[in-house]
Formats: sequence, structure tokens, C-alpha cells
Amino acid sequence: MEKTLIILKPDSVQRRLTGKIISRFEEKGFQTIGLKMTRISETMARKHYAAHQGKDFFEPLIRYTISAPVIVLALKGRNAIEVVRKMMGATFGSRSEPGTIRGDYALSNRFNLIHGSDSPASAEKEIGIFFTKDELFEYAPTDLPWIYDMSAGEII
Ligand code: IDP
Ligand code: MG
Repeated sequence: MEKTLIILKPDSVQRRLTGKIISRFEEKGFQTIGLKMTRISETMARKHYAAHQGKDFFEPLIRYTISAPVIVLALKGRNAIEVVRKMMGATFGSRSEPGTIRGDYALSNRFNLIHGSDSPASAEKEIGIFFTKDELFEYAPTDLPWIYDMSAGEII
């Protein structure tokens, strides 16, 4: 099972889309293991987006990220990183496929509603930036044997 870090960015909160977006992940079968509202500090934003430092969109991206509160989620599920990225859609709202979160709700190439980790290494790092150990929960969802076929002892 893989873990991933989601940020429902300031435009998701301002546009009251957070419930709809979280529902998509719940309905898919992901397990929420951490969730909170927070305001990202400039230091955290620069750390989170360090890979983009020096690019022309870096400073506006930082301003956007800290412009209003966000909701951060840690999700767990099979192949979570790739599946979540597919559900998010392409980076630019103007290019993302209908049926994806950005494709259905975003038009901007910057205000694109959501962040999702792009690799196991960044997921681990990002979950560590946004959640303390006691804000992450280990529990057995009662519907797990209906989300996956676990009848033969492995998870299919
Ligand atoms: P991702 O969020 O799909 O992983 P990244 O390339 O990691 O996309 O870029 C991080 C964020 O920076 C994007 O989600 C978007 O908000 C913003 N961004 C990326 N490219 C551009 C651009 O060319 N112009 C303006 N903003 C951009
Ligand atoms: Mg990215």
C-alpha cells in the first residue's frame, strides 16, 4: 500500500470545492490517514516547491500557495501516487481532461486546485513536512475486503 500527500490549494478552499474533491478520493476507495486545514507559511511553501526554484513561475506559485488556507490530506491505497495524479489531471487547467479534478473544475494554468506527490520519495518527504506522527492514523477500514479482493490472503 502506498501513501501520498494531497494539498487542496487556496482556490479549492475559496471556491468551496474541497468536499467534492475529497469525496472523489473516498469514493475511489482511498483511506484517509491524515487531514487538516492549515495556512502554509512562506518557509514551508519554498521548501515544498524547492524543485521549482529559479523557474519563472516560482515566485507567483509561492504567493498563490500562501494566499489563503489549504486542506492537506494523507491518503493510503494501492498505487496511490499514480492513481491520484491521474485523478488530478494535467497541470494546466486549460489542458486537463474532462473527468479529472482539474479537467472538471479548473481553467487556469496556475490556479489548478490540487497538489499530489509525484514519487514515493516526495510523498514521504511531503507527508513529513505537513503532518506530525500523531496526526497520522493507522486503522483498519471495515470495507477494505470490499475495496480489494483479500479472499486469498493477498490484496488483489
Ligand atoms: P503539478 O502540480 O501538476 O505536479 P508542477 O510542474 O509540479 O505541476 O508545478 C507545480 C505548480 O506550479 C502547478 O501545480 C501550478 O500551480 C504551478 N505551475 C506549474 N507550471 C506553471 C506555469 O508554467 N505557469 C504558471 N504556474 C505553473
Ligand atoms: Mg509537482
